Amino acid sequence: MTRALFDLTGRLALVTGSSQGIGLALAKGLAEAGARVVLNGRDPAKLAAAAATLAEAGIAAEQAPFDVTDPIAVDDAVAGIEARLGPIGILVANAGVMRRSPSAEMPPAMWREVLATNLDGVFWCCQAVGRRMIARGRGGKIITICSVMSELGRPTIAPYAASKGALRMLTRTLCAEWARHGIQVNGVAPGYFATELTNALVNDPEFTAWLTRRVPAGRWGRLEELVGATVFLAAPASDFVNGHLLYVDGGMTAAL
Ligand code: GCO
Ligand code: CA
Repeated sequence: MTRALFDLTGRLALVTGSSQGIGLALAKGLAEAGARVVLNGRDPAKLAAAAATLAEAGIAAEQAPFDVTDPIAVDDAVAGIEARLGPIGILVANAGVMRRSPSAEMPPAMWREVLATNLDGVFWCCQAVGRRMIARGRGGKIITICSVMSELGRPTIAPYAASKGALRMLTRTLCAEWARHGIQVNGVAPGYFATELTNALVNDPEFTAWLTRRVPAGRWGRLEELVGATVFLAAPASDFVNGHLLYVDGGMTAAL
C-alpha cells in the first residue's frame, strides 16, 4: 500500500541534461523506482556513454539527443519520443549550465547562454510535455531542478541565480495553470553537490572549508541523496503536492 505510493512502474520519464551529474543520478533513481527512462543531452556520444553506464547497472535507458534551447527541436523530440515509446508521464527538467564572471564584466553572450538553457530551455520542455499531458487528460508529473540559488544570491553567478530564481516562479505559475488537469509541477532544489557543474568549487579547498561551516549538515551532498525527493515528486505519493520547491540542501536555506 505505502510502497505503491512510490512505485513508478509503467511510467515513462524524460530527464533532460542526463548524460552526467544530477540528471544521470536522477534518471538512475527513477529507473530503480520502476520507470522507463529517456536520457537527453546535446552530445550523442556522451549520451551513449551515459546509457552504457546505466546498462552496467541493469537499466535499459532510451536516448533522445536534442538541444533544450531550441523550441522546435524540443517539440519534435518530445513528439518523436511519444510516437516511439508512449506518453511521457514524468518530466524532470534538469538541463542547466553554469558560467562564472563578475557581473560588471559579464559579456552579453554569457548571460544569454545561461538564461537560454536554464530558463528558456526548461520552459520549452515543460511546454512540449505539458501540452500533451493536458491533451491526454490523464495528468502527469513535472519536476524542475531548481537550486539554493532559487532563494539565495552569490557573487559571480548572476545569470545562474537569476535563472534559478525564475524557475521558482515558473514552477508556481505552471502549477496554477495546470493543476486542474491533474498535473503536478514541483521543484527539487539541491544545495551543494559535487558534479561537473561545481568542479571549480570542489577543487577549491577554501570553498569546501567555508561550505562545511555554512551548511548545517557540515558537508557536501551526495548525488544519491537527491533521488528520494525526486521519486516522491514523480510518484502518486505527491498527487496533492503542487507548486512546491523541495530543498535538499543539508539545511542551508534554513540557516544563516
Ligand atoms: C555556485 C554553485 C551553485 C551550485 C548549486 C547550488 O557557484 O554557488 O555552482 O550554484 O551549482 O546550484 O544549489
Ligand atoms: Ca549537469
